[in-house]
Amino acid sequence: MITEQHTDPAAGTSTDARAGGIARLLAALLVLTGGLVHLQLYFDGYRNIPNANLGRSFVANGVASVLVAIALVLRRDAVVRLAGLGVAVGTLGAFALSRTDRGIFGLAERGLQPSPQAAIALFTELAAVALLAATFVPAIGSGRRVAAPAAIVASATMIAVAVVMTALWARGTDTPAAGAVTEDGAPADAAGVTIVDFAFGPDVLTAPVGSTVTWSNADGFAHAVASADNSFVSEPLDPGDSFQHTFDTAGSFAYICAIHPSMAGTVVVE
Ligand SMILES: [Cu+2]
Repeated sequence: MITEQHTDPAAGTSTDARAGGIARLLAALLVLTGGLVHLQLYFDGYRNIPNANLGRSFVANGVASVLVAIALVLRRDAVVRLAGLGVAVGTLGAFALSRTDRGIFGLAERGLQPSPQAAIALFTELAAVALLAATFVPAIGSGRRVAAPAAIVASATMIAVAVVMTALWARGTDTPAAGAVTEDGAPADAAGVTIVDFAFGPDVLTAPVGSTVTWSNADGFAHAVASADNSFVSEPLDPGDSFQHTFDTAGSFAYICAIHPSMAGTVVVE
């Protein structure tokens, strides 16, 4: 399948083949890392983001990245390198969109949040694009074909790493988060909203006029409280941070998370 011992004129000189092969192997590792970051974020909490398309897109990125990384190790075909470029460029495009005000799939992150995952993904995808683009430069070339035993070991290793890490992440997030959460819609004793698993709890909080409501971020990711009418807007709340607002007038106040706009809640002031 991939072992061809005879001379291939398209492979160029052995030096060219080596440079192209190293570029392809590094690109494979970078794409794999970027995909693992997306899988980790998914299992570590992004699967709870109310817009299900966000979670699906992270899983799709992880799976596509693992497959493309394996293909890059095994094959030097232009179509495989273009697929690698496609995954990396697509990831960078989604990254850029997620940093706009509108966001993507209910996610509007800021800068290099979450840290360090955003920085890792940004670096790996940018470097992968550069390396894969370089393999199209004739002087560098597409690299040598990989011998079957090395290819089998490399792909088995990548699959094993992805499966083991996914299993660890999936197991590690089963513990329920701390924080008393009131039944939805029931009056809370203390005027408090706990943010956990990408949700405001309770999502509808009833409080008397004049009460101060505290939002506590008990999640592993930053969130921000932003009311629909702009009457209260928090700074981004890192894990452990809280935000307070005093409600002096009766009414129903809808709010969202400014970072994950599909997270929504309401304070009913009576
Ligand atoms: Cu949020």
